[in-house]
Parts: sequence; structure tokens; C-alpha cells
Amino acid sequence: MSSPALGGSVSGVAASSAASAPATSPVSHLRTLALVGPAAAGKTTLAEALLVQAGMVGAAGSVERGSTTSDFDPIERRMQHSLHTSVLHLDHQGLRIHLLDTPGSADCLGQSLPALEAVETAAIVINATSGIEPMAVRMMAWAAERQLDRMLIVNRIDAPGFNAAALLAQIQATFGRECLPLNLPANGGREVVDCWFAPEATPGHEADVSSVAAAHRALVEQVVEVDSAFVERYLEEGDVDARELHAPLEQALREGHLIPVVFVSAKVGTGVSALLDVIAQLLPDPSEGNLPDFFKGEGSAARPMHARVDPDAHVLAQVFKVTIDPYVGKLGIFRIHQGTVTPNSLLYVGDGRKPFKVGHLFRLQGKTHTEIPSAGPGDIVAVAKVDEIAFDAVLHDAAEDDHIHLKPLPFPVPVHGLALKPRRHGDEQRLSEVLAKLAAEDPCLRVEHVASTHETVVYGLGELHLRVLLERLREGYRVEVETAPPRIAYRESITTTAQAQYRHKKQSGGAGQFGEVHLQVEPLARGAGFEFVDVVKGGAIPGQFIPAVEKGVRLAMDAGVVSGHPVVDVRVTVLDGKHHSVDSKEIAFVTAGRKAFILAVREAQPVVLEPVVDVEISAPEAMIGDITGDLAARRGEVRSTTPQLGGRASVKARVPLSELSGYQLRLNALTRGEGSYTLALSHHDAVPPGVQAEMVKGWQLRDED
Ligand SMILES: Nc1nc2c(ncn2[C@@H]2O[C@H](COP(=O)(O)OP(=O)(O)O)[C@@H](O)[C@H]2O)c(=O)[nH]1
Ligand SMILES: [Mg+2]
Repeated sequence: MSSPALGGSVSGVAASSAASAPATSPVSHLRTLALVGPAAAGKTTLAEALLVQAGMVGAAGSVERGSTTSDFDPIERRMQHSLHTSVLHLDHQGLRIHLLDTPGSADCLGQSLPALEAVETAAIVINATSGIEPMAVRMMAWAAERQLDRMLIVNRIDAPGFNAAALLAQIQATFGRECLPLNLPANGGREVVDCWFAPEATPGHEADVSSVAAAHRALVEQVVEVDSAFVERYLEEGDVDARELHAPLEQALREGHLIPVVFVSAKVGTGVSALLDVIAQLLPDPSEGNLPDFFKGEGSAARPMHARVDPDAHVLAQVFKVTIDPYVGKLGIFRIHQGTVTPNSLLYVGDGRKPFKVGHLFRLQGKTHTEIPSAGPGDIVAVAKVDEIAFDAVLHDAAEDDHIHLKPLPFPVPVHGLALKPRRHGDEQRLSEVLAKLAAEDPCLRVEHVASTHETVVYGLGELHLRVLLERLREGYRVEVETAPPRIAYRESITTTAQAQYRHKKQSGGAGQFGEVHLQVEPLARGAGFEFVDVVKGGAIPGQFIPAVEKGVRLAMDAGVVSGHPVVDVRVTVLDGKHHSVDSKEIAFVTAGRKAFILAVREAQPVVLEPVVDVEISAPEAMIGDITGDLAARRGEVRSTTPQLGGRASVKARVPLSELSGYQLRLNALTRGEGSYTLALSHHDAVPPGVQAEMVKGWQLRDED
């Protein structure tokens, strides 16, 4: 079957008739959760197990065989590794559960972070045998920042030697005493026993750790604390039936006062049906979670606003993922926060003036799209082939609801650069079009055209991120490229204040050009960016030409002054100038502004800045000495070394990014493939003087070509 909107797609469109299609679920029947956390914790396998348990797919696919519902991209299947967030759903006991399976690699944060915008609950999946990895800590923090309800899923309890007591202790030490088990592994990890719903129903059934009764008491005591009426009852009666604790439990989840922990083996299936019960009965519906922070208005005029979880209100929805499938075309995947969307809906994209008609509304199950007649608050759905839709766009159905944004996510800055050149002549245009498309769907991919070298440079979060990009270019778009060694996002700045002036005068034939600019440059704090101040008196430079001066300054800043890299963290003050009543025109002041800026920067003791990154490395403890020694040789500063579970340790260090090219290979060699690392931009710092001298020399040579 194929839908008219997707015309003969290879992705399998199951168009169900309106009669058999599920009607919009009432809000209380919806659950939304994202599986997040480190790679290889078992998120994709768990998603598959949940689909099987709910009867959504016949038999479980496996990551190894490349047959899971959520890792459907050919590159994912080949790498046996999730690279995208997959949208799945389960129908269970009359409920609809929207499940987002996210990739765990730090290189894929552009995929995994936006999933947090679409759900009430973040379920952080932990690998029972490797303990708490850095990505679990980061995801917990981001989910807390976003005020999501959180839970921890400990997977792989089938693994030999799994020590539940040690892991629970580590969980509480890392994330707090509010992390309490809802069930516990028993019988050597072959079963889980419930500690919340009806613990007395399993007498004689003892867990491998703690006791069911003690775990139950801890949970009830934690939950009643949010409501004094329940505290009194608990003190008087010694217990409160879990069924009566729904409202305080939701409140405890919302306030982060309770972070439930459950145990599963996705592979064997242990605990999967118990997890499904927890999702259905304890996790919040869209009206029970914290409402996401929207803002209406721009800049300082922006006012906070909340969506109303009301199917009859105006539509408010947010696009958290855009994919461009070479066959299906563009797919915009969004979470509805307010109102009801149908195929007849006319939706505006952000501040756009012209709405689009939905036409076909899809529910997703991995690569399969099913047409549905309507969707309400809490639903996660998609529309195809709407050009205006972009990542992070807000969709709405009332023209006056424009200028609404969701609070932005703290995306890491992409710092791994690669210069690209098409292998075939004539592919330049196509390459830049494809890159623009890919950058539009990935908030952590940046494309820069470097004027001084005529290169296209893509910046991503790491080597994996860029490798996947190259594979997509080749396989998805048939663009073969040549790559140059990684490029570092160097910057230039100044260290002292200086002034300069420049007169641009041209009088050869025709109309002349005249403009003169006096300006001052001053260093600003790192990260402050650019400030432009105009203190010109008496119209020495007429007001209408000031923007031209700024334009000239910005041109010079983008191109760089001493080494060909953008200038940052400066305040430029235009002090004075001269004009000519006939010959002064915009172009003259652009040139004068540009040249005056270049002269001033040369006098202001310019420096070249390099990105410095925070690296966190996890590896077997025995290899930590070699790793820190190697980091020191790379101008790195080791900040801490912390033991982890299972004979591993983590090292935190600060290292200039330029020293880390090919680091994964080096780490593999040092640790026999057992080391992994994450990296995030810390700040920019001046390069050593010798390095700067080389860069300045190298650039002047090219500049003269
Ligand atoms: N022993 C065991 N292996 C598992 C379990 N869950 C997943 N795996 C394996 O762990 C690897 C990574 O699983 P995957 O689902 O891709 O992890 P993800 O990166 O978190 O999505 C695969 O080889 C799985 O077969 C489990 O419960 N027990
Ligand atoms: Mg996965």
C-alpha cells in the first residue's frame, strides 16, 4: 500500500482506512517517553522487547542481525549502532505509549537532545555491567534542566557477575537518595520482584538485594513526603495503599523527589512486562508532567507561556526532528502540545504568513508511516513534503500565535572540522545544496564556506558524526567528496586597545568614491562576541552610512586579519570620519570601515585563539597511567581521575582540540579498544607564540597568491 503523499515510497507506508484507524486518544490514555543514555546500554534492544511485549511486532529483531524496528537506516544496520532518534509507539491496555529510541553516542546529541522536547518522561538506560557512564550523567542533568520526569532503567541484569547492590549504591551516590527501586532483581537476575504495587502478593519471594518490604517502605515514605495529609496517614496507619498514592506519586516525579529505578534484561525479556506496567500505571500522562517552557515574543520582550493540554484549544506543536529521506522526501516530526490536528488543519510554520494544509497526517513506527485521521495534545506525529518546516519550528493554527518558541536546548558546539571538495567537477552546487539540507536537520552540524581558501568546511561533534555524514553523502545523495585533514575552528582576537583611520578615495572616471573612517578596537571578555558603537559627532559620517561602516568591519572580521580566521570578542567604536557631499556612497564607507578595522587590529597585539575542549575518557583502570601520560604530551591538563564500576576509571582533562586529531585510534591502541571518550568545547585560548608565528606566515603566503 502506498499513500498518495509519499507516492511509491520504499519506506513502506501503511495507509489504514479511517474506519480502522485509532481515534485520537484522550490525554489520560497517552504516555510519552524517551530512552536515553550511553551507547550499547541496550536502548534499541529494549524498545524492540517492549514492542514485542505489547504485541506490536511479531518477533523481536536484533541489533546484531540489523533487524530491529528502530535502527532501520542502512548505515545504522551496518554499524550496529543507533544514529537517529526513532519514533515508535505501543498500544497497551487501551493506552498509547509513544517511545523515542535515541542514539547514545555523544556525536549524536543533535538527535538525542531534541527527543527531550517531545516527552514527559526521560528514561535513562544504564548498562548493569558498566555502571554509570558519562552520557547517563549528562542526560540526567539535561532531563532535570528540562524539568522532565525521570526514571532509571538498569538493563542487562542477565549478565554474569552483575552486582545489583553495588550498582544501586553507585546510582544513589551519583544521582541522589531519591533514586529508589520499584522492583528488584531476584533469582540471580532471572526474575524481577515488584516492590510497589502489591509487594505482599509475592511472599517468600526474596530479592537478590535488600528486601522487598524495605524497598516498598522507602518508596512510600518518599512519595508521601510531598503531601502532609499523606504523611499523617502514613504515621498513623503504618502504610498507605499504593493505589491511593497516584496523585502524590505524579507530584513526586514532577518535582524530581522520586526517580524510580527498574531492572530489566532486554535480551532475555526479564522485567519487560513489569516495565510496561510501570509505564502504563505510574508514568505521567501529558497533563501530569511539567509543561514545557514556551516563550512568546522576541529578545527582551519575550514572555514565558505554557501550552494548555486541551484538545479544543488552538494548535501548538513543535518540530523536534526533520529527516530528509532521499525517497520519501522531507518528513517533519512534531509533538502536539495543545489542540487537535487533522488532515484538514491549516498550520502556520513559526512566523510564516502562509499556512500549509496538513493533507496526510502520519503516525510512525520506525520506518513505517500510518495515516491517521487526527491527533491531540501529547501525540507525536509527522507530515511529509512541507518545505517550510525546519527543525525546532513551532506549528500553530492561529495567525496571531506567531513569535512563539520553545526554550532553546543547550546543544554542544560542533568543533570537529573537515574540509570537503567534490570529487567530480560540476558537483559543487549539489554538494552545497545537500550540505545545507543536512545541516537544517541536524542542530549540531555547521557548514562554513571559508572565503580565504575557497573551502567548504563542515563542523560536527566528533569523528563518528563526520564519518556518518560522508556515508550519507555517498550513499544517500551519490556525492563523492575528497576530504582534507580535520580543520580546527581557530579564531582571532586582540589583547590591547588601538585606533586607526582609513580614507577611501577613488576618482578615476565617472562618479568618484569617498569615505573616511576613524575607529578604535578594544578587547572584550572571551565569548562576548562583537559590539559596535557609534560616537561620531556632528554628522562627520552621515547617519545613513554608519551601517556601511559596520558592514565593512564585519566583512573584515569574518575574513580574519592575521591568520585568516574570524575575529571575535572585540568592541569597535567609530570615533570620527569624513564624507563628501557628492562622492560619498555606501561602498566607500564599507571599504573604509573594513580597512580601518584591519589596520587597528594589526596594532592591537592580535592573538590566534584555539578551541580547548573538556574530554572525559572511560577506560580500564590499569591503562589510566598511559592515558594521562599521553594527554600530557598533547598539552593536556588532567583535572581528575575517578574509579568506576567493573575495574574501570574515568579521566577528566582539558586539551587543545588541535592535539586530538585521530584520538580515537590512539585510545584504541592504548586500551585495546576498551576506551571511549566524550568531548565538549570549554573555551578558546591563545595558541603558543611559536604556533601563531607559523600560522601567520602560512596565511600571508596564501593571501598573496
Ligand atoms: N546480555 C545482554 N545483552 C544485551 C541486552 N540488551 C542489549 N544487549 C546487547 O547490547 C548491544 C547493544 O545493544 P543496543 O540495543 O544496540 O544498545 P543501544 O546503543 O543502547 O541502543 C547489542 O549487542 C545487544 O544485543 C541485555 O539485556 N543483555
Ligand atoms: Mg540504539
